[in-house]
Order: sequence, then C-alpha cells, then structure tokens
Amino acid sequence: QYKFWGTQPVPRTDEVVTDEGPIEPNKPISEIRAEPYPIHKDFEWVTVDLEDEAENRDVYELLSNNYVEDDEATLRFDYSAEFIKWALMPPGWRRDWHLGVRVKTSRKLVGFIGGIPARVSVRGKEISMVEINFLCVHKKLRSKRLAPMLIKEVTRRINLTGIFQAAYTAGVYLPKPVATCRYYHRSLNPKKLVDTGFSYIPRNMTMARMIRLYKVPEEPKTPGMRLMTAADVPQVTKLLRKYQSKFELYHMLNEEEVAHWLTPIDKVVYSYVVEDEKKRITDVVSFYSLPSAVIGKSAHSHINAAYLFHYAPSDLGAGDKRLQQIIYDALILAKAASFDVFNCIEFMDNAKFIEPLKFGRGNGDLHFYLYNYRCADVARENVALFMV
Ligand code: YNC
Ligand code: MG
Repeated sequence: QYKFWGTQPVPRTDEVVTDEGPIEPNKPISEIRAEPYPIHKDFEWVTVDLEDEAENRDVYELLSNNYVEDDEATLRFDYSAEFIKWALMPPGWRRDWHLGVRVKTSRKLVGFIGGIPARVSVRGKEISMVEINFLCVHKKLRSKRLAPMLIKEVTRRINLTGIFQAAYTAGVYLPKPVATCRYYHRSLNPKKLVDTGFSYIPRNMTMARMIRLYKVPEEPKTPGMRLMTAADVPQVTKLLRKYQSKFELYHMLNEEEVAHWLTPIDKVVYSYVVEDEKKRITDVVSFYSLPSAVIGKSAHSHINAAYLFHYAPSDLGAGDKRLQQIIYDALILAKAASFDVFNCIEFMDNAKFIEPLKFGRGNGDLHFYLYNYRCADVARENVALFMV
C-alpha cells in the first residue's frame, strides 16, 4: 500500500488533518542532492525545450498516445502542442521543470512531468508553490516505478530553487486529497456525443428531443459581452482577485499572469468580458479547449470539449442570476466556436448554475492535492484552483 507515497511528505489516508502548515521544514540548498537521481542504464533524464518545435512535438506525441483515458478507455485527452506550451510556459516558467525521460539509443521520449510556478492562497496564506501536471509514462513502460522517479527528480530540481510545496490534481485517489470534486458536462452537440458513446439517449427521450433540450441561441444575451483583449488585463485582474479572494484555495494571479492565462488564443483559451456604457469591465468568463480523441471505432476522431476556466461575475447585486447568465453566454460562445460539450467541476459557485443550465453529472472525480503542506479538508464550494 503506497510504497512510494508512504515515503513522501503528504498526509496518510487515515489522517484527520487539523493543524495547518508544512509537513517537513525547508532544507538549506546544501542539504539537497546536487546530482540527478540514478536512472536505468537504457534511459536518460532530459530537460525538454518546449521552445524547440521538435521537442514540443515529442511531448505532444507522448501525451496524445499515452496520457489520461476515461475508465472505459473510450476517450483520451488530446492536448494540442500549442496548448502544452501555453500550459507550461506561464510567467516565471523554468525549463528544468520540464523533465523528460528518453530511451538512450532511439532518443524516443517515454516519460514526462511538468512544473510551473504559482502563488497559491491556502486559507488566506499566500504560499510559493509549483503546480505539477502532465505526468506521463509510455504505455509499454508502465508499472516499472518510473513515475516515482519522475516525481522525485522534479522535486529535487524544484527544491534546488527554494520551493518546497506543490499543488496537483489527479483522477486517481492518493494520500491524501484536500478536496474532491465531480466533473459535470453540458451537452452542446448531443448527436455527436451519442454517436461517439460519450452520452446515451435516456429512456423516455428521443434524439430530436435531446437536440431541442440542449439547443442554445447563436449569440450571447448579456449586453456588452465581447472577446477579451490585452487592454482589459488590469480591470480583469482586479475583478478576478476580488471574486477569488472569498475562496480558500486558489491561484493568486498578477497582471502578467492574467495576460498569459486569459488573453484569447485560438483553439487554446477563450475569454470574454462584459463592458458597460462607461467602459467598465463588470464580468469575465473564460474556457479552454481540450479535445479528447475517440479511441474506439467511430465516424468522429475527436470530441471538442470546452472546460470552464477563470470567471468572475459582476457584483452589481444580481447574485446567482448574473452568474447563470454569464455561464449561459459561455455555453453560447462555446457552441458558436464548434465545441461539442462544455465541462466544469463542481467547485467555486458552480453548484448555482449546474442544474439550471442542464449540466449532467459525470462519472469522474478530480482530487486536489498539496505536497508537503498539511491542510484540513476544503469544502468543494471553497476550492477555486484551476489546473488545465
Ligand atoms: C498520479 N497520477 O500510486 P504507490 S495527473 C501521482 N499521480 O505509488 P509506476 C501516481 N502518483 O502507490 P505507472 C499517479 N498515478 O506505490 C500513479 N501514481 O505509493 C503512483 N498514466 O508508479 C502510484 N497521468 O511508475 C504508485 O506506475 C506509483 O507506470 C506507481 O505510472 C503512473 O499529472 C503514470 O494518468 C500516472 O502515464 C505516470 O500510469 C502512468 O502506471 C500514466 O509503477 C496515464 O505511482 C496518464 C496519467 C497522471 C495525470 C498529474 C499530476 C501528477 C502529480 C504527481 C505528484 C507530484 C508531487 C509534487 C512534486 C513536486 C514537489 C515539490 C516541491
Ligand atoms: Mg513505470
């Protein structure tokens, strides 16, 4: 049971966490291992250069063939090469946190893990962390304990920069989540979702009725809703900060980071703002593009999924209705951009729009973890930590 995780500074599965703070104290740099961990003689550690097109492509290929699948192995995430660069190169990114494993002879990339810097607010305390994502081992090399090696080596590289805490999410249960949230899905193209086996036609339903049920208008309803531009960054940052500060777990974004994470990039991230008559930005809503490849035989190669990303509804007093309205506009804009489904997780204020906007409960959970930081369970509605 947890041969690797049992050695790491994380809470035990049966631990009831009450106090809060680091599990192990920070180490002086002189006490941190200076050389990379040993690795099997057929393999070597590499630092992946995502600015090099061929290396970016190698990570894309590894992930598109070997990354996360659903439980029935019908779909596999297919992050685009451009998305991977965007996700792993935010302000302050470091090349040596893009860690790969290559086969020595063939140079084939068979393992990867990525870290990015993030200031995370944990119950009002601001902590310098890394966010870890894209851990992947080639299917032919599974169950050989390569994953713990990748985690240990990236941890060493991060510790050498004086950072000792991390945040990560995973579909698998590990010691020990700080929160667990369900995925929800809002169908935009029910015919395709049924054709690919992602959805089914419930009893007492027909395809024609499903199409009617999920139909959305062609244009957003909120007056002043438009694509976000770089000029909106200062106002959007203020809006997000104000709204996010009511949560217990979130990534504190500065203007540079808002510019990176929210400025629209076609097929990567879509962000919209509401501008009033006085040119004030009152609301923001964004989503990112993460297609899933259809693994089995199907007329469709991909499901184009939009994932709800940072948002902040106006605080002009309209309350839950306003939130529903801007998320409804996001559905409309996603449909207009040819997305088949709009996904979100059951955190933040999302429970307030999930039912009225016809999201259906998925079968997957997303667990949120902190590394080397003890923290009592955070209720889902207090989590606002986005990891793409
Ligand atoms: C997982 N997802 O329990 P025990 S999410 C962490 N995250 O350890 P082996 C995982 N650990 O139980 P395989 C994990 N999945 O013995 C499994 N483990 O203690 C643990 N899948 O290693 C597992 N990507 O190499 C076990 O297993 C040990 O060959 C077994 O490799 C696992 O990115 C994996 O789902 C996931 O590519 C790489 O199955 C492989 O199976 C795979 O024998 C498909 O490993 C893709 C996939 C994971 C997506 C993600 C977040 C990762 C977080 C990693 C933890 C970061 C900690 C913080 C580090 C920085 C610290 C600082 C400062
Ligand atoms: Mg392995």
